[in-house]
Amino acid sequence: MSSKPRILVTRRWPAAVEQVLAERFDVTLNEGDVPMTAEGLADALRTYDAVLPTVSDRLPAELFAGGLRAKILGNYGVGYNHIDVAAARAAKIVVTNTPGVLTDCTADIAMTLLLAVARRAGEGERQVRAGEWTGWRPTHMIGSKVTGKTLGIIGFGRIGKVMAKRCHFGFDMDVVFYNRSRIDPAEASRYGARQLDTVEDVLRASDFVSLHCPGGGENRHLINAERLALMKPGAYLINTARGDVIDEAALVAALESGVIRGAGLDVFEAEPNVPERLRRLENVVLLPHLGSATEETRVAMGMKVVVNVTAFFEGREPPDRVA
Ligand code: 8YV
Repeated sequence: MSSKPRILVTRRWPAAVEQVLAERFDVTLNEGDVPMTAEGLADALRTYDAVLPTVSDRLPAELFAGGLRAKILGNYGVGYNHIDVAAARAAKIVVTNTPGVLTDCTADIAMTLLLAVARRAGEGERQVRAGEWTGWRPTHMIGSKVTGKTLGIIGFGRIGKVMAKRCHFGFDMDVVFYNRSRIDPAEASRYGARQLDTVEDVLRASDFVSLHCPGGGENRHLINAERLALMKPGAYLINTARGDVIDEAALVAALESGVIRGAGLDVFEAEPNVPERLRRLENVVLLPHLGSATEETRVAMGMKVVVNVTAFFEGREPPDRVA
């Protein structure tokens, strides 16, 4: 019998990280990469010392009731609103995440969406692929200029800050933001940004609004019908945070009726289900949650989980403990 901690990895991870895990722990990998069921996860918490979940695993309070063997959840990702952290804490289970290593790539995807929706890149690509492009003309597929416009950021954490930096220093944009706590104006100006008092102030001022706050809790439906109505009619909404930050039904209605001009979305309320009404719209760019999907970042995320779980089982404080 192995004396190494028993660890379950819920999805396929980059091979380099799976190899390190296999060297250090008694590890069970998900070779088929099939998403786990609620019963499978409940069973895992009863039979493994550590479970390493991703955003595709739901871990609600009822899973943490009684008789558990698991002592740590090493989440593969910075966002952890798929885990009921209060219930995990009550069950004396440590939770860790992977901050820092996905900042650049997530901001890059926000930038991709912003540029793609403003310049109608998705629509244009679909037209060319369908063989429907009839040739250049002055009035063809006219979009909205990005350079020099105003960007509004909701949530000025790591990712919000580098998004501000890209837009201000790369695209000469005026950048305003809303953040729950006060940011030192000198710090904000390093990213070419300035803080406004309310979400509403940011929505009214911006040509592009990009969401970078955590999902769940009080941020659920932060962007609802009333707030969408405050945005400029020509404005665009970008979401690389979590699907539930936007009331998706209200967004579809706003896009259909021209309350706002377009949206770029990497995350959705009920992933991987994307409402058909949203998929039918031409003025949206839709990505399958690709924010951190680069080789460098996905390996770095895995290595962060390794560091956290190793620290925990060696009796040290995991560096990225959130509960
Ligand atoms: C991850 C993310 O790929 O880290 C996050 O919060 O949203 C993504 O970039 C995903 O969460 C992995 O669990």
